Amino acid sequence: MSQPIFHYFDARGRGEEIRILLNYAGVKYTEDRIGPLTDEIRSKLTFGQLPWYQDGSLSITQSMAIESYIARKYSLLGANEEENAEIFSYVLSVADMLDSFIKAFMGGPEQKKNFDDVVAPRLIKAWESKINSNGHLFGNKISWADLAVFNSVDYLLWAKNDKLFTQSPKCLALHKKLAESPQLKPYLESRPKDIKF
Ligand SMILES: N[C@@H](CCC(=O)N[C@@H](CS)C(=O)NCC(=O)O)C(=O)O
Repeated sequence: MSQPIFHYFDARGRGEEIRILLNYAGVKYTEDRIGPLTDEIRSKLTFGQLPWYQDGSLSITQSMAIESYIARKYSLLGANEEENAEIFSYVLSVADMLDSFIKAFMGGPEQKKNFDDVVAPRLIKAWESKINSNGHLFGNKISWADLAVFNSVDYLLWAKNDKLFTQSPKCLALHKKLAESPQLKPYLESRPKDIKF
């Protein structure tokens, strides 16, 4: 059977969290880093946008739907449905962080100030207080929520926002632990270094 294919721009954006889940889960997949979104490609996308994931008979877009599918399929969820609901809320908080970051990046000083002084500190504080004595957000295993938070911390550090984490040692420790994990280290070392977004 052929392996899954993940299609996204040659960027981190809304695609990198999916790559992180796939790599952490040890999924052998084909990486399709797309240049311009041509009409031909767009016509294959349910809502005309990337990311896009194909796995056997499944062809799906919408980043959260793709992640939810991968998290279920490769056991990155919690101990019960209540925990799964909470895990999803943390994953969505990471999506809020990216949305606010993009607004700040594209917008003026007001959006940047809102990101730096309001949104980012609020979300990072919530993540920091949720990380338990095992170093995870939920129980004693890495879940979708840990990987989403990892990717957000990784993205913000990469975008030179280190100062946001001066009072968040647990977020930094989670990032370090996963960055050095045998599941993610090879991918992180081999992914393209010169992408802009
Ligand atoms: N809600 C969608 C948003 C998808 C989206 O905004 N995709 C962007 C890239 S991150 C895109 O395809 N932009 C190109 C275009 O719209 O032409 C998701 O989470 O997947």
